[in-house]
Amino acid sequence: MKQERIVDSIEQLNHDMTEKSLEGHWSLGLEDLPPYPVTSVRPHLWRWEDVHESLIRAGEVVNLDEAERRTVRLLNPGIPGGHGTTHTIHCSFQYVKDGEYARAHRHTAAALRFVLEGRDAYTMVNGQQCVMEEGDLILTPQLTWHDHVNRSGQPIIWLDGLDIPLTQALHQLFFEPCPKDQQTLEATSEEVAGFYGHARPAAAPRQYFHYKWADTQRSLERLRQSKTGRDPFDGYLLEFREPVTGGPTMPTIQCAVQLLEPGHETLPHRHTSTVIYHAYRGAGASIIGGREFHWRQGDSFVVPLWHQHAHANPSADTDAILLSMSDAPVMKALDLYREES
Ligand code: 1HN
Repeated sequence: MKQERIVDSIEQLNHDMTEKSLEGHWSLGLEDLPPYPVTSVRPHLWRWEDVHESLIRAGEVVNLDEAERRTVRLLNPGIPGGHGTTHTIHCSFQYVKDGEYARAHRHTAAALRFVLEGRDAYTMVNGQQCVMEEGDLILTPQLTWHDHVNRSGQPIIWLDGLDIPLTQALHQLFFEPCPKDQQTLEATSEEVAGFYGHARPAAAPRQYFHYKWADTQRSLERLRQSKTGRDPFDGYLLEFREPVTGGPTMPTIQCAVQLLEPGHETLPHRHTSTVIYHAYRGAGASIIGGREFHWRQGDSFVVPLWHQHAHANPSADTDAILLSMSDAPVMKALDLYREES
C-alpha cells in the first residue's frame, strides 16, 4: 500500500510543539529581542497629600493586632496586578501611633526606613535599638529581626524601602515571625556608632544599621563647601555606604541623598538601574523620558531604567533634597550596569 505523505507546515509544527511545551526560536518577534532594554515600569509621581490621607484613615480602621504592618505602598501603574513601585523595589509609608508596636519578624527581603515625621519611636534590629529622628536612615538587612515600637507620646511616619519585588521575582522569599513580639534590648545604636568611630570598623562587635540625619546633613554640607563635589547629573550626591567594605548600602539597594542648590539644573543621562525618589526637602521638577514632573516635599517619583532624566530646583533661595533608592548594586553585581549621557 502506498504510504500517505504528510505535508508539514510551520503552523502544524508550532501547534504540535505547543502541546509538548516546546517552542521554536522562529516564533520570537523582533519585539522579543529589542536593541536596548525595554521596561513596563512607568515614570510616575505620587502626591504626599494622597499618601498622607490614606495613612491617617488607615490609622482609624487598621489595627496592628491584626495587620502585620500599617503601611501604604506606591503601586507602579506599569506593573498591573503587581505590588511593586518598580520591578525591583517596593516603597511604602508606615504609620505607628503612640502606644503601638509592629511585631518582630524577619525575611529574606532587605529593608530600610527613612524617618519623615515624628521622633523617639524606635526600630529594634537584631537586638540593637535605633531611636528615630527625622531624616534618620535605619537598615534592616536580609534576615535581621526587626520590630517597631512607639512610646514617644506622638505618632510617627517613615518611608519603607524593600527589595521584595526582586526577591519574589527570584522566588526567594522566606518570612518568619519572631516567637517574641518585641525583641530584648542588647545594645543601642549610639553604642555601636561609638565602636565605628573609634575602632577599626571590621573589629566592631555589631553591625552598623543606623545613619543619623545629623551626620548625613554635616556630610552634605561639607560636600557643598568642597565645590568640586558637584555631580553634573545628580548635584551634591551623598551615597550611604556599608562602613566595613565601603560597598553599597545593602547588596540590592543603594540609598543616597542629593542636594540641588537653588537654580541648579542637572544634565540629562540614563542608566540601566531604576530609581525611586522621595522629595525630603524643598521642591523641584524632573524630566523623565520626555515628560515633566513637578514635585514638592513629601512627593515620590520613579525613574525607570534607560529613561533619560534630569532634575532642576527652580527656587531662588531654598535647597531641594531628594532621597533615592536604586537597584544599581544588582545591575553592577551582574555586570548589567550601563549609563549614557
Ligand atoms: C515589612 O516587613 C515592613 O517590617 C514594612 O516594617 C513594609 C512591605 C512588604 C513586606 C514586608 C516592616 C513591608 C514589609
